[in-house]
Amino acid sequence: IEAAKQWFAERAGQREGLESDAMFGKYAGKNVIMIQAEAFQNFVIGRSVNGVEVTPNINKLLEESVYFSNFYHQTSQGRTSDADLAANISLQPLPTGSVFIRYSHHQFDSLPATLKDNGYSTSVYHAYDGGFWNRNTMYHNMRYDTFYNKKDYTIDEPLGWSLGDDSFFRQSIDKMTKQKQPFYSFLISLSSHHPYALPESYQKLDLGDYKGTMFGDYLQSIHYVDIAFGHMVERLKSEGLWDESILLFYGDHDNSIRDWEPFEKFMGKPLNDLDRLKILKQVPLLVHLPGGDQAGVYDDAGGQIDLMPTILHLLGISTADKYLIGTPLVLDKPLAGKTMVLRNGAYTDGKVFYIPAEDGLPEHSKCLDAASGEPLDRNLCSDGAAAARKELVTSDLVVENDLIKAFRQKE
Ligand code: GP9
Repeated sequence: IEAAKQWFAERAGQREGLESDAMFGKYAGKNVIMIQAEAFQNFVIGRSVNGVEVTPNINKLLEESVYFSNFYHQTSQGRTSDADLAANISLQPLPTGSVFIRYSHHQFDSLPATLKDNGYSTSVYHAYDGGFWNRNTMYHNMRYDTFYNKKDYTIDEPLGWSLGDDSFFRQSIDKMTKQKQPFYSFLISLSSHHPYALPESYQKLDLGDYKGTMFGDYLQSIHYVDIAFGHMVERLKSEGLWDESILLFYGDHDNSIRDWEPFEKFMGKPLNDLDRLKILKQVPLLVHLPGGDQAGVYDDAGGQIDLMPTILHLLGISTADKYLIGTPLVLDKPLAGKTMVLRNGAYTDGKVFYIPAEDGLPEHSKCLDAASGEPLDRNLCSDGAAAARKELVTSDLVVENDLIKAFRQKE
């Protein structure tokens, strides 16, 4: 317990050290609107099919946003709920099952609770059954003021599992505009859920050879979400919320398509192991700051675990007393030695990419150049691999044994 506490204290110390960074508190008091987009992977960003951009609205918004192009989802079996955990609680998911289901009764330091303690009203929006992934219970524990779920929406655009994202965003903003400011609004989209098939009238891309394939259906559904997102941005502007809010958009996890042939065709090149891993694990992170501040493409490595610390850093709310793994990403000067750890023990610091062996044998693990994918001397990754394991083991200890509660009792 003491070792775990010490490990988290070191992370907290790193974040506290960054409080002198120029971005700390630069957007104090602004609203925060965060969108977690279903199965939204990074490889579609900036790409076209038959001359038409797959994500035209996001591409356009990226010109005035902070875009993290080397950003990863860190999910495991808990899929969407793991992404939510990483983003809003800044802990690693478990190797098996979902923390939302298995440990919803444990104590966590969450983004909504922290913001609530700092005068924010907090809401989470998701147009599906409130009990899915045990959200009703978990969101109560995370101290959201309101969880708007399927029963709070008019299903006026039935699509896929539930309500189409276009209507979902529109109805969510209807609710948001009535919210006391400053607010935190967390929206979980759904239309781009596996298996991605949209009605004919929704299919706007000319897919060519991809037509009739799941990969093609995936591109269509991402294109639809992009259009819905574009409408949402327009609406936020017309409601006067745009310049009063920090907007974040990121993908929750991969699309579960494992046939690499269409990916290779789409990317226009054969894909090596690292290319495939990046396609599978990278999701876009877009942060729009009021006035389009700091706009640009950033290739610093980061993951969903860094979202909560990033938001609190921008708002100037200290996380020195919180048990979080992540560190802020939107910084005046990036944090030296920053790593991103995946649930299987892989890690990257932007220079190397370590991939553990599936059979667990160290001699089958790979230490690769993060840019080229070329193999490097394994020793170059050994310290980082041990640190990654430590992060995962420590996170598991805390989650499974309710250690945050124990730490607090001893304070
Ligand atoms: C349903 C949605 C889907 O509420 O979160 O979750 P997923 O199947 O992607 O984990």
